[in-house]
Amino acid sequence: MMFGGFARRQMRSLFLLLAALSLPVFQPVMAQEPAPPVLAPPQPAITSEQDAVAANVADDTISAADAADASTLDVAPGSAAYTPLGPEWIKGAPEPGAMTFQPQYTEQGDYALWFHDAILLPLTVAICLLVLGLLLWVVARYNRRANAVPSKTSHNTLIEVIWTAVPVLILVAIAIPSITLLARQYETAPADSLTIKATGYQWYWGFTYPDNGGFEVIANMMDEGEALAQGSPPQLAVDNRMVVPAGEIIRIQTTGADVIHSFGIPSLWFKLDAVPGRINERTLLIEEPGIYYGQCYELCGSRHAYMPIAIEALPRPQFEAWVRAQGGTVGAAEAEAAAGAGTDPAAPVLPGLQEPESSVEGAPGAGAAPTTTTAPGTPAPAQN
Ligand SMILES: [Cu+2]
Repeated sequence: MMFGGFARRQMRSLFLLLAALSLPVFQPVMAQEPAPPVLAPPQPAITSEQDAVAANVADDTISAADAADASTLDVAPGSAAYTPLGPEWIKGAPEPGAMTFQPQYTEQGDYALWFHDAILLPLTVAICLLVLGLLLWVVARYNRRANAVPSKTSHNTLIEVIWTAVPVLILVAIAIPSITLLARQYETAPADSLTIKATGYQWYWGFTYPDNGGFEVIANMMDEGEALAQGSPPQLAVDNRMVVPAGEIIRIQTTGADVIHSFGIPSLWFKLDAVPGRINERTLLIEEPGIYYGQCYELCGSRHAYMPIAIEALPRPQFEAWVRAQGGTVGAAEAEAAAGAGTDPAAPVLPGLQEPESSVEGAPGAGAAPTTTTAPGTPAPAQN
């Protein structure tokens, strides 16, 4: 009885101490949220038909039904009405001198950022301060001068119970949100969600759209001068962005064509290894239109640092206009027409065989040697 009451009082003071230590940490961290976007998209003046398409992107009030209508009314099949988003739409990008994570644009990213800011960081700081305080206390109170005759105590049940139970509670507090985040990241995509396959090549990315006719977009890093001229971040800007629809669940598959690469976008809380001979899969839901930059996150060879990723998220109608501009198809009817159906209605409609650029000998992107134009400051090795 006496021991129990004593233990409870001691535990309560320990928790009060922990809470007091973590309070000052909590406040500034929580005050940071929500993080502002890097650039607020402006409302552009509509001056031409192309601008009208771009301006439409800014309208985030567009409903799914409106978007579906617009896709059939405004954007004719084969239309080249797609206009790439300008630098004012850059949302997910690193900033010079910035600390902590980039602003997040997915639900999972928001959750993960909360987990870091509200749980992990305060716990870490509280534990560090507690250990530091205990060390200082021992140094001051139990040195030879202050405590000439040391105690011969070898066991203290109360303290042993505390230093076993408290770490267990801390681990449980971390494990619950951690496992929740892990499970959320690997939820299976709905059967009808759009699939996009990202293939890592030495040293560029290919994005295949199997649901849209199977075309592949090859993305190489943009030349530094060109990137600066158009207001894009050098070493992150690419010649062809990976265009995806915003506001809907998409299925991202990754694979490697040669060695292991890793497809990662910090502002979307997304990273997935691209392993040769294997398809990895994760869902992605980008909340709003914009440009989000990422990189290869697996050391994959000499030009590993020069294979950035730029994702351009667009509302459905603009995404479909882009697909058609690439020669792709949207929906089963178009795929059927493109496959030349009609000869045998019973024959299954199969998308065209995907032939990545790297499978064609001598193709420009097929493991081509680095060039000075794509690697600023890097000497070009000899052709092989
Ligand atoms: Cu790589």
